[in-house]
Amino acid sequence: MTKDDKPQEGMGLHEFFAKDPIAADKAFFGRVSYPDRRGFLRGAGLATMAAMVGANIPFHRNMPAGFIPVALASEDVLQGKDGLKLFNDRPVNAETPAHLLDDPITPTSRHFIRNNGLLPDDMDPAKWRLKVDGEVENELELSIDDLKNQFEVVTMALVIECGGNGRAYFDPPVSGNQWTVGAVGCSNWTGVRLKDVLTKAGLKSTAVYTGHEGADIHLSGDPDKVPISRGVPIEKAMADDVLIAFQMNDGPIHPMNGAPLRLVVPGWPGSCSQKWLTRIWVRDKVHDGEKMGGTSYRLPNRPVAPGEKVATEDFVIMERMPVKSIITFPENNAEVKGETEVRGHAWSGDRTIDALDISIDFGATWQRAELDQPVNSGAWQNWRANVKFPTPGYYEIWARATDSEGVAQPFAVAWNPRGYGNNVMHRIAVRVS
Ligand SMILES: Nc1nc2c(c(=O)[nH]1)N[C@H]1C(S)=C(S)[C@@H](COP(=O)(O)O)O[C@H]1N2
Ligand SMILES: [Mo]
Repeated sequence: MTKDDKPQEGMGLHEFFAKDPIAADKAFFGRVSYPDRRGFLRGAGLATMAAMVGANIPFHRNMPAGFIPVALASEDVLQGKDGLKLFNDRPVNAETPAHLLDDPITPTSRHFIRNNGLLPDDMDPAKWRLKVDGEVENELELSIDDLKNQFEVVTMALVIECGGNGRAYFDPPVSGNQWTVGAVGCSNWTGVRLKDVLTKAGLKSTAVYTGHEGADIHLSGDPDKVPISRGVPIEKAMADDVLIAFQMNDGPIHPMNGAPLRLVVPGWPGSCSQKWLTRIWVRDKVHDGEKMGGTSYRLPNRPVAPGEKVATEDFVIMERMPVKSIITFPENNAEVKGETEVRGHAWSGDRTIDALDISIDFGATWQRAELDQPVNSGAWQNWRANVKFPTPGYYEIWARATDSEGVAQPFAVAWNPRGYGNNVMHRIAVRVS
């Protein structure tokens, strides 16, 4: 290791990997060889890693390149994030506790992270290129500057919610990240409309679906495999609130949230919002990329019994996300005196929210909250209510949103094999003194 390619005093492993992942990999693991992306910790790299974890690493030879020991990951992997709950560090998955989602617009530090693979090695915006091809008259290859110069730049508050948000509440339990309520955020995204880019490319009459590709790396390190590649019907791709974004909350996109370029498809499963975006492939059929088929982001086309085995051909692609709300104040298990403001957000994919109701008596009676209009299409709606409790004691606060089609959140939701789309009412406990 030379002076430049080793972490400086006090520099976290992640900072080093984020600053220069190739140098970091080389420093720790020696030459990184594709396709197996395996290296060996040795010499100075091994000594540094051992110093960082505070002990020798007897099985260091088994550690794959780019591997971050969990001892360091739990503190360091969420750099630039504040208070997120880490489920996994390879790939990184972390949700935001409800009370940290209290801001009307989600700060970058509190936007959840859902990765299927590993971060790209190089996220340099100056070198980034987006290809648009397939069923178009003119193939495009655009730099981020081209996007800024050739199209109208817009900023919109947009909801990204993982299709599996709420999975932890299914019974019987389903495998996958056990998201509770915090795999959702509504940040300000700046970019250009996908619609404008597709219009410039000129859609052929054969265009029916998009296919999204990103630069992230499959967990195996195999460059022939992709972590995820999903798409949307052309009609959805042409909506005014679907953006190709290069800024998040007026700053750079966080590396974990898809820097330097990502799609944001509000109101649809988060998986449609490809991060580290490199290609929009316009398809003449429903896109068949990684995680479009089988049971991924698909729901049974009929009611199923909890725990039932469902044949693959009985699944359909999950499109808009259902009506939902979250209570962000007070925090669950708070102590309150007599009365309190209760507040949060509500959203429903491709729709707006008409009403938000609060109950403190297990759903017997409801009180209507004050509800803001969305700041733009694709944004969540903020709400608040002043709630008085009749006597001291234990209460639950329930929130129930009703959308513009008159559909309200249920108390219990039908089970499905992969645990998608759980929009049961959010409940929090308060103790009134
Ligand atoms: N390239 C790429 N894009 C991706 C993913 C991914 O793993 N790789 N995860 C998707 C999923 S499943 C979700 S829910 C959202 C999460 O966005 P966030 O991590 O910015 O919150 O990104 C989507 N875009
Ligand atoms: Mo997701």
